[in-house]
Amino acid sequence: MLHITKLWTGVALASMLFVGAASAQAVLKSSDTHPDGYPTVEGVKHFGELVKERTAGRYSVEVYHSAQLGEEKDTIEQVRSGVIELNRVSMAPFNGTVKESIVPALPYIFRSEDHMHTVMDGVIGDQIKAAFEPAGLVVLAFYDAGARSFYNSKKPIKTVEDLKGMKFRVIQSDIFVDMTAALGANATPMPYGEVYSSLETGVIEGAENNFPSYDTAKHFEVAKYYSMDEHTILPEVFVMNKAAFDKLTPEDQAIFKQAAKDSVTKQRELWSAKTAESRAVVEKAGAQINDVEKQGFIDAMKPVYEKHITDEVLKKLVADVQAVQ
Ligand code: GTR
Repeated sequence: MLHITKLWTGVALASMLFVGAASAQAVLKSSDTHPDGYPTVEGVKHFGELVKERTAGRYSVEVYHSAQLGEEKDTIEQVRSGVIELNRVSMAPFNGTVKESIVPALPYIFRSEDHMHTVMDGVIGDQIKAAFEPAGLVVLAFYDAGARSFYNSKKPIKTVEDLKGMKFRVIQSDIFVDMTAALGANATPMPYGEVYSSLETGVIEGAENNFPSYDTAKHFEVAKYYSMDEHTILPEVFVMNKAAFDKLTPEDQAIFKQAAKDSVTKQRELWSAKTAESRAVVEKAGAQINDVEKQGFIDAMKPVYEKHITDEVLKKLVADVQAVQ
């Protein structure tokens, strides 16, 4: 009898422990505007797999892709307030909130993708990451998003002159609004999800983005002239709610940071493959891609720098980025 009681006590104890362990499992929510399979979505999924493996299942990540949780501006509020723990967004929508995020969003600040990687992987990247903390966010990683260029439904853009008076949707940032104005065109900042129908109905004549976005959002169907002005090499940002990050043990924080770092390698590989694939897809579908006289675009950007790079912190940051070889 005693033996049986002992056995039952043991079973009860074991199941209590099991319930305890199960309830300690946390599924972290992450948002992304892109569809499943897009390199940023896959980057965060990879991060989630590594975290799950390295915390023995205590933490895992559920990616809500395809803007299921809303457009970027809204999901930034959600991750800042802790409604969701994670978010993968572009750098530009942070420009109004995190001053230092302006620098990597400046037109032609980076000479190449390699230059961008060296800057963002180094001490300047660390300085920009730290600047997100007062906004309640910990930057886990910067991901690739290639170069953004203008595309439109009317004609190939070859010189700055060709843009005069045209109407473009730009990503939601004053830098992009002022950049477009400096080129003599009109900018309408609007959420990503509204771009296709606005192009279709003619509310706008064009937009600006990289090849994978131009392809997967199907903008090439309604704006077939893609002109390679490559005005920004704008990184993506993968952030975590700071309070949620601070609640992790130091060991788990290290696991999250390392997993994020490892996911960057994966995302970059996926990114270059997807860029080539998307370019081929849009060309096959009839998109016309042309080169532009880039120097004219670069020269036109002076007023954007003059307007936005006014304080000493940003002036130094710009000079530091430019000095990186
Ligand atoms: C894409 C970026 C998205 C989103 C989009 C946009 O390149 O990956 O996060 O910011 O651009 O233009 O809104």
